[in-house]
Amino acid sequence: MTRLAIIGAGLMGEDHASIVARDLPGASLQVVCDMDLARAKAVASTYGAADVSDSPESVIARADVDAVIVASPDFTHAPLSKACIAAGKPVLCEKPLSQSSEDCLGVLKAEQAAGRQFVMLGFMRRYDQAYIEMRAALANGTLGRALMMHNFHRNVETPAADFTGAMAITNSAPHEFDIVRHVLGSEFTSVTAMQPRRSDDRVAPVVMVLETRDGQLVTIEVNNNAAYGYDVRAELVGEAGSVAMNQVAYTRTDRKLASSTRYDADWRGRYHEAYVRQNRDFLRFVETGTFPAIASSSWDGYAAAVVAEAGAHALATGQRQTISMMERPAFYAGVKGEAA
Ligand code: ISE
Repeated sequence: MTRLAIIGAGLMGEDHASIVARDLPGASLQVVCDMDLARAKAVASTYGAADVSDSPESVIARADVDAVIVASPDFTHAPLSKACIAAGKPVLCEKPLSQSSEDCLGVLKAEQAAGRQFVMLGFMRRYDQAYIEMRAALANGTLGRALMMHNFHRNVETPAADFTGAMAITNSAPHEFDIVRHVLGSEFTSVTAMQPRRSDDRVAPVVMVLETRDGQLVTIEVNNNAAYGYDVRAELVGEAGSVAMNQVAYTRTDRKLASSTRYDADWRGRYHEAYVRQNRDFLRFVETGTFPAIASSSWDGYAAAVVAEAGAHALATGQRQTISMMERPAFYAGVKGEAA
């Protein structure tokens, strides 16, 4: 049995605890850690964890913890990932690895010095069936050469009162930055970002246009105040055809001359299956030491941070920004295969 610790008992920490307890045969929930012990105890009690703690460092060091899931606030992700590397513990780190590309480089340096990968990053959309089929359609020639990818990422409302347009780029859009890189197999070279004007003081959508090294164009709309539902869409356009994501809903209701399907309230419902697949791949990584074929690594965390920094600068300046990133170290070349 692989004994897991979860650091962070908030929204995502509780969701991971639920997955470990209900959907992860072969894993046990050993410790739930949070600075707020009461919150840690509530999650531990609900999902049957053996212990609780308010000290991330001591949890990582525990002999009865084989691997760690980091779901604490963003600014703790890089330091805690480095602590796991130092302790020789594999870690599934929620996105982002860091909003600072410099901090991400610190994790890459520590991991390369340790001589093996320890960090799997929580860009779970790589495990979503729609994106898996899109990537397969490109790989098997159905679409011809990729030309464009259009992306919409809509939340019901901003997750925090202090959320800004820049955070739409640094907090929400990294999902698109990562999944588009993964589907196209290319890197971004430039970004332009703009916002429409709302009639109220809510954060307006951000619309970005990005170019890739292979001459493709990518559009990303992030609207954190869409109001109607959690709605993520994508369409991959090739020279011979396109693949678009259907709205994901298990049922349709027909009533009183109308037909309707429901939206999820947030990402946890829409991507539950992807989180389960991702976490099962993490468990296999812990058990075998083989990094999963489609998972995001520290390198992917660095790449997302570089694009996010350029995007936030593009929004602030109103100018198209060139995206410069270091070449991928051979250490992270890996063998990219199919889904789990
Ligand atoms: C949130 O942090 C997530 O990671 C969700 O997957 C994303 O849809 C949401 O926009 C982010 O705020």
